[in-house]
Amino acid sequence: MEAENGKRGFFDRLKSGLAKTRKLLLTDVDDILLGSKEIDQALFDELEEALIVADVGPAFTAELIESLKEKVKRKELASPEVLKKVLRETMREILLRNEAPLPIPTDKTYTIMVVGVNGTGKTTTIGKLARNLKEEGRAVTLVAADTFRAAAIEQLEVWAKRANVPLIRRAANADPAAVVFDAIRAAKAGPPGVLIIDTAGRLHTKVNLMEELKKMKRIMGRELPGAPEVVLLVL
Ligand SMILES: Nc1nc2c(ncn2[C@@H]2O[C@H](COP(=O)(O)OP(=O)(O)OP(=O)(O)O)[C@@H](O)[C@H]2O)c(=O)[nH]1
Ligand SMILES: [Mg+2]
Repeated sequence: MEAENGKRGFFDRLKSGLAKTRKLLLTDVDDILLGSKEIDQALFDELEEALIVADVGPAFTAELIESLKEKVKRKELASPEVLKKVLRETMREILLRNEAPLPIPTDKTYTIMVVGVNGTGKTTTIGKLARNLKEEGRAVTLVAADTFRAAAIEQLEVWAKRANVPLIRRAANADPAAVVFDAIRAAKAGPPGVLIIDTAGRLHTKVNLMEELKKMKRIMGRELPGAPEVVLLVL
């Protein structure tokens, strides 16, 4: 939303940042690995530099390099070609190890608003999240605040059925803020639960759509102080 005050937009920076990471990871790491005959300190130095330049992050990079060196020591890695596969696996291992659950309190209603540009997997993520939370015994309600895209409500309804959770909806093209209002009102009337709000995909450059998001957020906060607790940006 920083685009509004004339700065380079958050989405723009994020998108170009991720594109850069992907491109650098794909090309530079490949070049380094394919260009090396053996695994030595020079190769690790080059790899470390490439990972940092690709914005992988210094702490994560250090952990990766350390872990790879361990594996070389244990002779699990014989040639630079297998290093790529192991690099990928090690990244995954470290990410899984650091995975932390969302601390969702049980004593109050918790709202998660899911936003992002078109087609990034918002609704799918909501479906999975709903199922996981439901399996953990949480009272989940899905909120169909994408009233804009054709069949978006029906798509969320399918996920709600799969997860066996209720869905709050209005007619297609209804004001999404009104759907959110209904959801908060229903949540306040019942026991604490988790509200997950699906929103229509939008580009940050569409001022009216960004205003619509702000309105939804404003209404949530007004009706339920602190809401939304989380705004999940799906990329
Ligand atoms: N490979 C892959 N495909 C995915 C993933 N998540 C969603 N998709 C697919 O991407 C497409 C769009 O997913 P949606 O969940 O509808 O995305 P959305 O952000 O809600 O889209 P809009 O509501 O139109 O903005 C669908 O075909 C999904 O099946 C994922 O994690 N991996
Ligand atoms: Mg969607």
